Amino acid sequence: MTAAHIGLIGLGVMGRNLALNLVDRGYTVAVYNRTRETTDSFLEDAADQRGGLVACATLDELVSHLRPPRAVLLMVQAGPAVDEQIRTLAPLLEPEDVLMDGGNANYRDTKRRDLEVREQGLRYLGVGVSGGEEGARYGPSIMVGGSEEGYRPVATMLQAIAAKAGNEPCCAYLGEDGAGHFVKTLHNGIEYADMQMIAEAYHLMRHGLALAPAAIAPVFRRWNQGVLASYLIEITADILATVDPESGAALVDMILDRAGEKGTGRWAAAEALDLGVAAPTICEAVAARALSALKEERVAAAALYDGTPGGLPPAGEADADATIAALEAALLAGKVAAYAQGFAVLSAASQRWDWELPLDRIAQIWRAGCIIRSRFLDDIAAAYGQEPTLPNLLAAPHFVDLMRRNQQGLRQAVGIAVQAGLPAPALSSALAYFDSYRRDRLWADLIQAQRDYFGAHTFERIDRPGSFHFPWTAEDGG
Ligand code: NBP
Repeated sequence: MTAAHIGLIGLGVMGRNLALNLVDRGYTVAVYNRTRETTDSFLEDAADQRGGLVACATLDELVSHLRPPRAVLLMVQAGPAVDEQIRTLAPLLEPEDVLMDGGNANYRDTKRRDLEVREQGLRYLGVGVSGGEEGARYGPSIMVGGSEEGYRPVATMLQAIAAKAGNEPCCAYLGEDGAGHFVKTLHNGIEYADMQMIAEAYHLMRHGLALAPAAIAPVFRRWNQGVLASYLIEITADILATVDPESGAALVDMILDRAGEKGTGRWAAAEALDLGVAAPTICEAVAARALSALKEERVAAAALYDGTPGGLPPAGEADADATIAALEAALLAGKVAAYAQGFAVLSAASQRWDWELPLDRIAQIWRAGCIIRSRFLDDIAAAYGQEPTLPNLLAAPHFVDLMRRNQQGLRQAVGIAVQAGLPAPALSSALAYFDSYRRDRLWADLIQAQRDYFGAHTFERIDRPGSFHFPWTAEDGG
């Protein structure tokens, strides 16, 4: 019987590509899929990699090809399918075998499953995998949480298939139970914010400056040579340069302006709210997709508000260049604010769950393989490397300098958007976050007074410690 290094269950988009990636790295993979025809067609397509694959018709057969401690990776749809697979598979495994869930699980489910699986003597890993189909095939970013003993026997294999930033594998053990899936969720939340801010900058150029997509593509190409260099800026330039073969128009102009979502951005926003951590740009990016989905309502409302600004007056070339320069600075400053929020959420979750998340390592393993990969992450890794207990990225000397130099561009871009009546919710919220974070006195004095007025919630004073209630009304004795 052929011995396999790992068992992989679920040959959908991600599973099949991860299996081929493993075979490319010299591993033999026992594969199983609920629908047998999918396994057959996968083997037919696998061609060169076929020798490294062992097709299994049942889970018993899959387990029989593995040697203790067995390693099994689930790549099935997130949710009940994972519980179902665990229920069937766990009795077939032995103590110290390692069961991994590589799907986009909610970390709360992973915490629960970790406990259940551990009670059966097995070791559980919640593995966040980022990079989509291409990443799975040639090197994703891999965020591992769960049993540290369970990680040891599979570490070399996961590092081998991970993307490499330089020579360093973008794969790390991040903490107990749900840590890996939580970090993946926040990765996606940051991704939402990053994409939304890029889309807003594009929208201002397209509908404010009335530039054609083909004229905006070179702007993104140029930005991709500088500090904004990233996968998302790079693909945006490609998208804007693409012509629709059917109509001959820019393809982006032919695409319906209604964005979908699968839930991980929403989870990130909900976790931030649950932890009481401000992550407004992530929340705005989620809300922006929800608003975009209201296409019919928006079309009707456009008629209701006919005459409200919806663009800029025609700009001279110099003005257009100045706006584009402001937008570059705005994207950079906005990005700092959005990542500051995402890392603040990670830091708070780490404390709540005692994960001791290595924030510098997280930035490092996002440098390649995943959707938000960029040079910028080197600076975040350096900031947390130098000061692991940094209260916020906005307090790191490198980012203080960066924000000092770019905040004016963010103000200009948001100001232009407001005047033009063009929505820029993520950029606006990034600016509001920055301004709130850097103000030594906020409006919360009045909020405290209001709470005390209507609910006797008391307030603190600036001149002495303690809690105070003021009799604001006659009924209250005032
Ligand atoms: P696909 O939709 O391509 O494949 C889903 C797989 O789950 C198929 O193998 C399917 O088997 C299996 N499955 C389902 Br559905 N219900 C099952 C059940 N009750 N029992 C056993 N198997 C079941 O998904 P995918 O895109 O490969 O995603 C897999 C996981 O990876 C998901 O959690 C996803 O969120 C995550 N992820 C996806 C991406 C991406 O870019 N696609 C990126 C990162 C993470 P069948 O053939 O019998 O229906």
